[in-house]
Amino acid sequence: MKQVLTIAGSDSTGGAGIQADLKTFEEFGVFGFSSLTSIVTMDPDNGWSHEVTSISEELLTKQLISVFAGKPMDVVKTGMMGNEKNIKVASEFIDYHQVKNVVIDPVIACKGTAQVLQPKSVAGIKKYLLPQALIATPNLDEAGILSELGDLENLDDMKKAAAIIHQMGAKNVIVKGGHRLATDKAIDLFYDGKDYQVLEGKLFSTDFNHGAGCTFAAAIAAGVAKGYTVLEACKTAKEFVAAGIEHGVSINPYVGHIWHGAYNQAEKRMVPSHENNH
Ligand code: PXL
Repeated sequence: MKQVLTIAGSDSTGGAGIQADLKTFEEFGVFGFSSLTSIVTMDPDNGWSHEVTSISEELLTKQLISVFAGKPMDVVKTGMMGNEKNIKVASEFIDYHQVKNVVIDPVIACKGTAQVLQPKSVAGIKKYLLPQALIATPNLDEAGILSELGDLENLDDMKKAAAIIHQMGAKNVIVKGGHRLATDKAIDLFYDGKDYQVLEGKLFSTDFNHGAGCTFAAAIAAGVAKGYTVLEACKTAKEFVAAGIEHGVSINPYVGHIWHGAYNQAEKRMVPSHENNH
């Protein structure tokens, strides 16, 4: 069985972060490992505002030692990193264990917070993680920040940003237009250093899409582990996330999550043996 590691934050509400990643890995039939960098909590009494509590580099190191004690990882995926030290630790493990298939989701800000991670973390992602990336998966805001182009408004801007992020060392880049882009389609731009590919999908008018970004990158990681080309993995990931958004779930009055099991209709999967025995 293929083994995939996510190094990311915890979203206890189960939509994004490590929880999204492990759920997605399971749907793809790959074995998921995890190392936590941070824990995100949300405050219902304060407009569902997010707070990020970082995990120490010592504790991240201990987790990564546990993960890498056995067979090599087929793919490593990174998400929210918590702080610059954790970025460095993750990068060192990836380097030391010579992991070639690395999916970098450069999480800079959560939805629901305008707060951008400390500038040092943005610098750390550029310095340590992008050069290791088989693919980087920024959304429109993150691509604007990483490329230093600022607000990206159209496909041309996305192309420019993708080229700059490729220059920073990511072998492939997919810039997610999502609903931040003023179009009626869900448009992502893929760039492999030579050609641009526009991936188009249906844009759903729903607010139940928390976790879409993490799940997209996790699905790419799982697809790569299963031997898909990077572009095939992106296309499949896009369909996987679209199904999740279409069948999103309302979690509480504040947020709705994508349903990671939607693509495979996982809610129908488990038939208890006592029901089969009638
Ligand atoms: O969607 C960005 C994100 C990533 N990782 C974790 C999160 C969030 C947003 O809430 O909680 C752990």
